[in-house]
Amino acid sequence: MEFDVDRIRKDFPILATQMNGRQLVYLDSAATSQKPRQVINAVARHYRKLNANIHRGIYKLSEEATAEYVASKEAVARFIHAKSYRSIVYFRSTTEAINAVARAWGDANTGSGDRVLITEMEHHSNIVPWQMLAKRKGAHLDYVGLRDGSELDLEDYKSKLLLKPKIVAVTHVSNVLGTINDVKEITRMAHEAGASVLVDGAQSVPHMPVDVSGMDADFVAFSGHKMLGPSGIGVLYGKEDVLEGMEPFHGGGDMIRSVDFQESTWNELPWKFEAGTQNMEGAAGLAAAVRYLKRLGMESVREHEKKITLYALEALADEHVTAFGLGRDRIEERAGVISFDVKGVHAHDVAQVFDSEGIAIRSGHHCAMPLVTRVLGEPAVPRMSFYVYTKEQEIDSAIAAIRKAREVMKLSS
Ligand code: C6P
Repeated sequence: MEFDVDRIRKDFPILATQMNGRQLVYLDSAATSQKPRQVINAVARHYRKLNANIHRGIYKLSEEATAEYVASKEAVARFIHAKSYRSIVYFRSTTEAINAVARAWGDANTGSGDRVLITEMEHHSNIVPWQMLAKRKGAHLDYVGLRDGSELDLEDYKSKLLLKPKIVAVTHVSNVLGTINDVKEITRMAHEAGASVLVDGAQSVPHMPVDVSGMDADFVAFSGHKMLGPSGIGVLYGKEDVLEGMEPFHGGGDMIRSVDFQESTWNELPWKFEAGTQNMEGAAGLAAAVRYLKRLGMESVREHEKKITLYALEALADEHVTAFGLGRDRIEERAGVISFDVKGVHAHDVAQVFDSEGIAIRSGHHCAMPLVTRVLGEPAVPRMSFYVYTKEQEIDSAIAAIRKAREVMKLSS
């Protein structure tokens, strides 16, 4: 099936709107994706037809709401090739999912003097929870360095594994560089060294086929809002035996089997990790998002983004604009995220000119301050990011905006 971007765009109402009097050009999908009407309708349908608390009512509507919620988990499990929905825990976001692992798994499995290994290309969500764990437990936090500010240094990784970390936490795709890490190999090496593995899939699961069973990581975290779904729902995939062996992260209603005045026992998977009333409409929307992406085919989504990314990298090179990350010859290892530097123009000025042209991009440290400020040596960088609805003409508009930014700066200096 041909990847028909114009037809896809018709499903996204917001893309027909304007920003600053211009047709919106949305190049900030790494921050959050736009939503197709199929997802918007699924959320509305939940409220119109299926709104009741799950697992609680002995009445038909509650049973139907529960069935919809479980079906959502089954759809997510199939989407990422998990063996069962028992491995799929819903949290608010990638951030909350990683915090849950750092707390519930980390507290039980790390002690004073133990090591936790992460990398210099992590998002704050995959740094701060481990720093907090290290503080609580008196553990050491080690970082795998980068080669040429673009990719993980696997020799450094090997040497850090000799320190016998308890867990390796690594991003699948960098939200700044777009580098795709070989998480299957990283996981294999970690397991060989006796470490557990958490993969941050926030920027991979929405954009490429991801097979968590083949990858073999113990945990994979990702967010609904970056994959066409609603915000406020995120996924923690965990191997069943690993989740079985963990204590819950939150305590409250529904996550228990029984409660007495002093003691409680836990519900079965995955409910043991879901305390209190859940984001039921979010689950309905996420299922619709997964259906939408499956219909497009994740191979095709990846191919489309590769094409757009290559087009953008070539256009930037023609303009003598520096793009961070791996070069065009390494496109197989690059996702649809480009941070760049327009020499002589501050990142925020670039973003402001883009904004005046109706083009939404992000500028800053992208919640990856150690990478941007320490590794790239920049206070801030502008970033374009792409998705299923991104067109080549939108890249052309971005290039025109870069020319305008240079012009404006020349005039004001
Ligand atoms: N990155 C960006 O503009 P949440 O906010 O929990 O849904 O996702 C956090 C997160 C974790 N890991 C990676 C690799 C990410 O890119 C993000 C979110 C957005 O780059 C917002 S800061």
